[in-house]
Amino acid sequence: MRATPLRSTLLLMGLWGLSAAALATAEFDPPPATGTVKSVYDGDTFTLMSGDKVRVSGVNTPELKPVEEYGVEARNAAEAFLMGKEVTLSYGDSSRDGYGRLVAWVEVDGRSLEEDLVEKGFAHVFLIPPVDTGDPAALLAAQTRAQAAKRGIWSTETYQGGLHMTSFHANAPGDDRDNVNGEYIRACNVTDKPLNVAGYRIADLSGNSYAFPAMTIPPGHTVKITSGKGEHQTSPGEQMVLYLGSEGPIWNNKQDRATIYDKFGKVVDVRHHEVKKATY
Ligand SMILES: [Ca+2]
Ligand SMILES: [Ca+2]
Repeated sequence: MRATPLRSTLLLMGLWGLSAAALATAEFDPPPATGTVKSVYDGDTFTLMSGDKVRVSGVNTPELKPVEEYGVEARNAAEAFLMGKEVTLSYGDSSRDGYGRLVAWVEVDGRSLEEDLVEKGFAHVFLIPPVDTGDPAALLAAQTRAQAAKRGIWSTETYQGGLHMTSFHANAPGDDRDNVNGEYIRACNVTDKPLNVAGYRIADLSGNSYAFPAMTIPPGHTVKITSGKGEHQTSPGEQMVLYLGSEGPIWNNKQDRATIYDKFGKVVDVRHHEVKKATY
């Protein structure tokens, strides 16, 4: 790449202009308290004029790739709420996620984006401690109203159970046989009450089934359902993790299906995994 004048200036500043202390300060700048929205990617992700990407705290909206029911409606609702507006951002214990995105509660003119999306049935409450802190009571109340009215996602088959699978990581990093716990499914308690999963189980496409331990998931919280062996993390102050205890990988990297059953054998949720092109 040819060095443009601006690029050269930045390089010179980097080499000589900025002291180590100044660089360190820049790196640990407090996250912005406000910003103007440049573009909206999906219901819970957008970009500021500054270039910062923001993942909205406390909620999860249906995906666009591949598109899930109400994914487009959620994106459109977020766009109507946010585009070109100045947003106020507030943060929990951690202001950035593993992708470097800001993780923030979002308001426009004193109105909460999260509550707007949940009230309309375009998002469910989705709390991953310790990143998401604060009192989720208002959000849970909005969710209960949306569920009672069967608005948006609550009108679809996949959101009828109390535990909803939000992502399926069938292909563990590296060779799955050496990284059984790299395979996991994240599931969220989408009710407004604590959910004890004792007696629940999860089955793959071939019908192999694995029991859940007794574990109480607070409303709106998620649990990582990990394939291998380990000590269950049952404290709600951190990401809850349950281990299915398998010696080898469970989920087929190309195509599989996870079905969660409750203690009465009733289907709680089904999630498909499929890659068109093999990536393993
Ligand atoms: Ca796998
Ligand atoms: Ca792999």
